[in-house]
Amino acid sequence: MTDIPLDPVEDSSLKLVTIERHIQEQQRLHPNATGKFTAMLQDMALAAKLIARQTTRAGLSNILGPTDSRNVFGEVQQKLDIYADQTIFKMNDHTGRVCAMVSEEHDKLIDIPPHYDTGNYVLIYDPLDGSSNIDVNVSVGTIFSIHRKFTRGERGTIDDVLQEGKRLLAAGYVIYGSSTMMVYTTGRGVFGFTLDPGIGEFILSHPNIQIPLKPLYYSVNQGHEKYFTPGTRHFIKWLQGMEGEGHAPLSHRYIGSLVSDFHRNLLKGGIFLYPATTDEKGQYGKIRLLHEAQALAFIAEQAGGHASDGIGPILDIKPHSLEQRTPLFIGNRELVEKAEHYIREHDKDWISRYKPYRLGDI
Ligand code: P6P
Repeated sequence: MTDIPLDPVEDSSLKLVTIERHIQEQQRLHPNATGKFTAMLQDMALAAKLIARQTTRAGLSNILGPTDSRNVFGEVQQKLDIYADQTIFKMNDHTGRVCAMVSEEHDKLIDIPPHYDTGNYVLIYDPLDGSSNIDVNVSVGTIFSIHRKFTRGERGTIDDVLQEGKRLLAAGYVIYGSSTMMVYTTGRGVFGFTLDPGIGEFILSHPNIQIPLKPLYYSVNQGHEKYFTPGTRHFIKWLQGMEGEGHAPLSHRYIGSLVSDFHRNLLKGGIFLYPATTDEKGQYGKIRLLHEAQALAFIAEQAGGHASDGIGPILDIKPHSLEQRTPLFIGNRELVEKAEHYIREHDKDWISRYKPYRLGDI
């Protein structure tokens, strides 16, 4: 019987913890917190509510469908992509809390308008991941992470953005699905909040999420099998119970929406993999290191899981460019480490050619 989150709004005996209240409580755990960081997380929650209002009625307003423009990755921008991108930008550009923003929808660092004050935080976000699924009513998501500025001067620089994931202050995602949930961590556990549209509040529904020890699912696009490396092929056979020591085969679930696949595996146990492939285009994977992988890796590690590019921890990679991609294996630590084992064993050629910057490399 799966645990059905209790409903604090219906059952008054439960403490009604809104995300704002929870963030305030988390702030008290950081003695030198100034409240600006707290307010920034609350701003993200408000942005999520505004985006949720559009994603759940996309079919009813003329906000569906593609535009005639493409993002930095050459992907057709959906109207909702642009709405979500602008909503997050406008929620943060004037607050005096942010020194720079980076969005998957823009190819350069987004400066704070000169007439606004700047602050100590860098906001990195994918405003609407998986947006190509919107027209077919599949869950999509927002992914965000926050770094502290370390360079001198008022304005954020590219160096403030290109920090390793292990230096992140916070990370989170919003999943716009059968219900809207916001999940976040500030390095002291992972907490999930479900939006109650009746009161317009995110209510704590998943306190202290830990990835279940017994994994149920693996998520990969099997359609790319022709281009998988030998190591990835062996790993997938192992997941299917057809290689190595006998263990129960995992079920295959793949939605093609990273936040949805990650969220299911976080709550039920499993692994999402978007590996490098042998074709020219895919040798560094598809998932964006800054806008997607770092945030989800921080959350996975905080929930007792792990995230790797197949060689080492995602959180150890020193990014060298905004549009950097990475192979991604994320979920139960035992599964991720098994993937690394097979890649070490069978993909020595790929490893010799794949050179992300890792802590201590340079
Ligand atoms: P494929 C969406 O564009 C995305 O970045 C992720 O949300 C998703 O996991 C992946 O691409 C799906 O890619 O190649 O399987 O269609």
